[in-house]
Amino acid sequence: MSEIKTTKTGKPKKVADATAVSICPATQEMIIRAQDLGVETVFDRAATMKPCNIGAQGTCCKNCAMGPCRLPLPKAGIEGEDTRKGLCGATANTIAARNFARMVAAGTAAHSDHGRSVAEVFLAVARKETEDYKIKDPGKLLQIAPHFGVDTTVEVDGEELDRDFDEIVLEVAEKALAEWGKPEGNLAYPKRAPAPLYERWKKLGELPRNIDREIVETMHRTTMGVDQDYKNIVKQCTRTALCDGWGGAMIATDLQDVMFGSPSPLQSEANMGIMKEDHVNIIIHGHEPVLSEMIVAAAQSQDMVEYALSKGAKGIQLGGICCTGNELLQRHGVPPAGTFLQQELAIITGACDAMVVDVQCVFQNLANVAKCFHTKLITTHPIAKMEQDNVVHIEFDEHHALEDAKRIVKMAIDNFKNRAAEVMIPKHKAIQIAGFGVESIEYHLGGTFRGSYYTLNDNIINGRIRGVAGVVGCNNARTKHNEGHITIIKELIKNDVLILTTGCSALACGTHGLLTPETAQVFCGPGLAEVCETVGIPPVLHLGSCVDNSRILLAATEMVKAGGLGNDLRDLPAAGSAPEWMSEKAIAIGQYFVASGIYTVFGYHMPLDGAPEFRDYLYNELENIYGGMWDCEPDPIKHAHKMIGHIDKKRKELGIDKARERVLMDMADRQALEA
Ligand code: BF8
Repeated sequence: MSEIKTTKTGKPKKVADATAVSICPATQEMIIRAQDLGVETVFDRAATMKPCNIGAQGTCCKNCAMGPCRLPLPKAGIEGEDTRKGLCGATANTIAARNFARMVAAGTAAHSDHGRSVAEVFLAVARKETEDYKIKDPGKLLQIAPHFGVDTTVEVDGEELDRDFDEIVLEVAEKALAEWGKPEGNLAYPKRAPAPLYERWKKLGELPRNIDREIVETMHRTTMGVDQDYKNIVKQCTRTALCDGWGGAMIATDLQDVMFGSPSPLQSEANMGIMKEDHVNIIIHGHEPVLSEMIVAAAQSQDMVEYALSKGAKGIQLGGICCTGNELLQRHGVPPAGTFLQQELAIITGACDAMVVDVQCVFQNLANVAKCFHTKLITTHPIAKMEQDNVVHIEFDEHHALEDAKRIVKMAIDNFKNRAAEVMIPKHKAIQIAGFGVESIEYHLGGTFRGSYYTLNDNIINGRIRGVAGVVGCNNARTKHNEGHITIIKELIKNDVLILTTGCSALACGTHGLLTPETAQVFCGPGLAEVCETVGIPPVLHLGSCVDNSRILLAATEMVKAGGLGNDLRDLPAAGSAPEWMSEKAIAIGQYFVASGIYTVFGYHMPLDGAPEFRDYLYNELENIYGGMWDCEPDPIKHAHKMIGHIDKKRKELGIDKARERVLMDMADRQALEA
């Protein structure tokens, strides 16, 4: 069973200090258990392996076989002209910009390929080729149809009548799928942005043509000997990233809502304590809800529940990891078992009877950990297989989706009796309210008859709410698990900033109890607390998975539409943050936030330090172009205050800074808050 090796000198290999690498007690317990059992996890590997210091600076070029050419920044910095060059003459700026652009392309590809899979299933539904998926939210379908140029009414004899619904579904499906490869025109969804923002992209020549084309062009332009102007490369980064946030990711969110239902707030729980010793535990991990929706249906079916009982279990407990966790949580209340960094640990409980994975953020080491326990590790996607022989591949096909899902659930039930190691499920779990969306925020803030973002705007204008922040993104084993997310968010809500959260940041908030209305009274400044109490919402709103960052863009667009806060996203007192980013997807998200006018701060260092001129372009000059720019601040309190500083700057520009001064906390308020 031993995975933790000794060093060449025979000394035990260094392992992680559990309390130093995570603020989550369940995580700490499972790291210690893994070490006791001799099972290595990401935390132990991070304790022994340092990142490559030149790659971390962004200036290693491996785009041709004359390299890799490595251009680290000298310790003393650059005096005078920067003469560093690769063999072809590529400068540090060009190399760092190309590497950055390739991350944007990869991140956009990941979100958009997910979107394409969803669009393909949707087309199968439209063509009535599958019985297993239905349209659960026809209203949303009618709402998005016009954005694809699909009419919802038809004129007959001068009279406007509702168009046949099936016809609309088919046309939306075909038009949506065409967004990946249409030969002419521009992507449809960027038109949903406020008009000045859309016009800016148009004027800059950055409107995307189609999703695949922009990703391909970025890969072309960053090969050896093509684009050698870092500013021109950044323009293409924007065009590509817009294919993510205002393209593939937004289409994924919309079509998932149409097929699986738009989320509305519901109560659930979070963290590994949701697993149950006497139940069959199935952990679903990855990103595409197309399969996991069917696993939920299979696990709730009478025949599967009876089968589990017949095998001595008291039932079937589902739990999510990563963004699949968020998808299942927001639509079904399935509790997440953890974030990205807890995926190995769910198996280490000894109670995980099956872990089902699809695509993205899945550790290859899961197979090594599963080997040490009875866990069946099941891959389901043709593009994401594992080489290890203990992994089962059950390929999932939307044409017989429920059948595939039942096969998987049955395999987990059959495995229940095989638990070998002592089961040790951490007791820790928290209550959470999750599943907010653009529509439900409107409803909660405005009610059925006067649903509008104006109530939110009004409270921003009168100063009770200082501004809005999107806090999103990953965990990173190079930073203390969840500490960045939680510290930054607590500091923001203490200063009356309302939070919209997605991805692993949202999972961290659930784990640490920030997704309940009661949080407002404990951690918020008086203005935000008052609004949350009046309306009955948490100060931190769970908006779903990483593709659902598109919900943040649309919520911000609704704020602009509601009036009083300028006429462009760049005018809003708003900021973005990814405290513990690690994925290329986060870079794509950051670039579309910035290009949409949002000041965006990352908490773990960006691979830019080897090219200070390019870094300064991203961190400063982009604001003159887009109104948003990148920044990086690892200290969580300073990170939060940079965001607050930007929000205050926008309040001043809007002329609403005086309102906030009037609701400033007095000493008694502050003492109460500190207490
Ligand atoms: O897409 S937040 S670690 S799980 S990449 Fe991955 Fe990052 Fe988590 Fe979801 Ni998003």
